[in-house]
Amino acid sequence: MIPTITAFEHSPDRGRGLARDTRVRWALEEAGQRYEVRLVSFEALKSPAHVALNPFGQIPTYEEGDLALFESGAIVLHIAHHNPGLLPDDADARARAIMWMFAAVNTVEPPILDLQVTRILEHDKPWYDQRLPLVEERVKARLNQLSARLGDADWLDGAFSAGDLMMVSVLLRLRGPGLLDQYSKLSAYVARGEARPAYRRAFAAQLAVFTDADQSRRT
Ligand code: GTB
Repeated sequence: MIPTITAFEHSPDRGRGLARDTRVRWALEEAGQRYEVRLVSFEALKSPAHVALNPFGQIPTYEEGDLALFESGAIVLHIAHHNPGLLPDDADARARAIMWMFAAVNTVEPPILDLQVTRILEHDKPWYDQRLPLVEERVKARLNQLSARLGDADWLDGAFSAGDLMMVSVLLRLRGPGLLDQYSKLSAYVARGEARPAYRRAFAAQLAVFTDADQSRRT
């Protein structure tokens, strides 16, 4: 059965791949699994029909027959469990790959999200100049730790896994001039993720939503 995922009809990042449907698309592409996409407007996200799928009124969601999932990490794990290529066969290595998935969303992503929220939503607050360096330091602490663990390896634990897929997706939120550039090992790690054909297909698919919408606005 071909699963259906949801994505923004008009992503605020204008197709830069930062919304969390990209990591789900990437996992599906790694798995060689065809999928369909239902584009959702911001208003429709809060509709009863969408809230029945995701109580928090967000994308991405994943539907496959009677199964409906939300949370990008849970969706990627489901895809990884049911397709070859994203989790190692060895039980211990598999557990460690899942550990890295949790580390990505639970330990590395929160300070990065906090930094983005600070920069975007709090820049006009009187305490912004004092808060920003504190938040940046928290991100740097995590990047230092992650960089030290990665060392000169290509991936976090042996072969590429869903753990790397989630970690690269999280680090991509720092893309652009700034913090990530200061970490050569992590920059190279992210670049390796982005160079994967499956990532490129996922990125192109989400960009096409933006460019198609942009073209239809012009015509
Ligand atoms: N923990 C959930 C998951 O991992 O699935 C979080 C899902 C989530 O945050 N979804 C966001 C959403 O639906 C889109 S991805 N927001 C609408 C709402 O809450 O009403 C977050 C996101 C959005 C936009 C950008 N951007 O433009 O750069 C980046 C990331």
